[in-house]
Amino acid sequence: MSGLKVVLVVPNYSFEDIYPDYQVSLPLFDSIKLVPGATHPLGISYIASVLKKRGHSVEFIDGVFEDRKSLIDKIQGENPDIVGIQSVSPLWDRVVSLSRDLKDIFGSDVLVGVGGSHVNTVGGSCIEEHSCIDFAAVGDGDVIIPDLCDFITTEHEKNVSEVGELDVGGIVYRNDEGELVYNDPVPRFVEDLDTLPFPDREIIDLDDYCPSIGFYRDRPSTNMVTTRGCMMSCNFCHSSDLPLRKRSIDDVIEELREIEKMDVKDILIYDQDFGADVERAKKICKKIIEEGFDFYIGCNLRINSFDQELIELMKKAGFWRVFYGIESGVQKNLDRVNKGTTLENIRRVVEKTDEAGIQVFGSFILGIPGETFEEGLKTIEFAKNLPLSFAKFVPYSPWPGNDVYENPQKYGHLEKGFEKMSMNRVNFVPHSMEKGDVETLLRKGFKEFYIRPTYIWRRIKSIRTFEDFKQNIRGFVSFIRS
Ligand code: B12
Ligand code: SF4
Repeated sequence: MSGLKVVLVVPNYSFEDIYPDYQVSLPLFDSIKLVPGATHPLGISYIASVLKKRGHSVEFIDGVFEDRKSLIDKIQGENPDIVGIQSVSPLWDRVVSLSRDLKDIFGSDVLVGVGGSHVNTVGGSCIEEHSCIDFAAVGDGDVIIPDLCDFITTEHEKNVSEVGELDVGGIVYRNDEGELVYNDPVPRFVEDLDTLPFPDREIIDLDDYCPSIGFYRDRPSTNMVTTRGCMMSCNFCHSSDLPLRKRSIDDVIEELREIEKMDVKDILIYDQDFGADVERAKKICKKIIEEGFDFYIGCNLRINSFDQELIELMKKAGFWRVFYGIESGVQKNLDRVNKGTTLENIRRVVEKTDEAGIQVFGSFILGIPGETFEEGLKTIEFAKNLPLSFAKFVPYSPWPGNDVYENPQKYGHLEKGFEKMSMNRVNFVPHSMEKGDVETLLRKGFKEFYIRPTYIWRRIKSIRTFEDFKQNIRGFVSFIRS
């Protein structure tokens, strides 16, 4: 028996909804994104790959290139059995309204489900008030959605409208009485990542995507993961306290061989911490060197995972940029977010990384509970005094379940609402600051960091590729507009 037809979608959105105007695009050249830019959705590529392997067919539509009408027309044109919508918190209202539109069109002929970061952060209860959403997949969609499709194919002969119980682990759905049913285990994760096929990069055109400034060196660029999860407990982070799972080195190298065949020039490794297991990371680098791959590679590394031998091997293996979540230039505030780092160690690690010839991207949070305006200024000074190639300053943004979100009155003023949780727009002001202070600090941070003769010279010296040159122009124009 042939399988189901699944359409996976990112809801329609534009960077204007998420980022400040001057960072977005040139009015007459909307396709030129100034600071932000999209990379292709890896989670969806994984789900597509497993579904195809199990005999189901898949289409993917990325809402970053669509408006609501064209998105719905395309979904309708695919005649799906299931529509799976990816959700991030700031776009949750959009996910709900898209589901409502789809239910109005398809009724019970199509199952509409959600998955992704928002569902994983908030839990399956997020669909409770939204009868237009048939199910939530909580955890790794690449194990849950294929099992759901197999279940419907074998138990219900593909008849989606007759499915009552969705008896599949990781699925939360509404029964006939309207109550939510949580199928064990919730959340459900893939334990052995090597059991997964490589993400399906055929559902996307790599040429359509161009990452944000500082996240790529050349194009075409793709992204991959060698691990999933993060056992750390930084208390501002949506991705904390998730079981760490590692792919075998052979599996990682095999995927790199496949990527090489696609003429990809640049890879972004989206592991939360490429050095989560330092010895394993070294082995991956040695293997990359041995294989002679010629990629520009960027990754995230935790400050505490720094290792001199690792950084030297990374340089040899083609790593050009490391992203460190530095967060603050004030020890008290580092402790407040449970970062487990010290200012001395941060300075040492950033300097050693720069000395090894790898560019450093530092990320800083402003508006941490208890932080004063003066402390925010100290963080900006700290950033300026480190040998960083890129820096970004983001507002502290608490999320559901976190004590600051649940009891904001203890910490400051919080504007609730998922659409406010974009990490680029301010929705929380600590008691220790005045209204408007966080915005002032964010602007100041970007301006003072990037508009400095020493910094501009650093950027000019680092230009190697035509894409480098274009990124610098993008960045420069965004400043003129700000
Ligand atoms: C790459 C990335 C992007 C890319 C691509 C996004 C995309 N469409 O996939 C770009 C640059 C476009 C992007 C943009 C944004 N992002 Co982003 N992004 C990431 C990042 C760094 C990696 C995601 C990834 O590839 N992981 C690896 C894959 C294998 O895991 P996964 O994506 O979680 O997918 C698994 C499950 O989540 C689930 N799943 C995923 N999609 C779907 C879809 C369905 C239908 C189902 C059933 C299941 C499912 O199954 C997958 C396989 O197991 C994460 C941080 C992180 N490390 O997770 C942030 C992250 C997802 N982004 C986030 C945010 C907020 C945004 C933006 C709003 C910008 C911003 N920072 O304000 C926009 C929104 C754009 C959008 N519509 O998604 C937040 C989401 C927080 C939350 N609670 O929702 C994260 C977690 C960062 C963070 N720590 O805050 N992002
Ligand atoms: S180390 Fe990074 S991914 Fe892990 S909890 Fe901290 S900020 Fe989040």
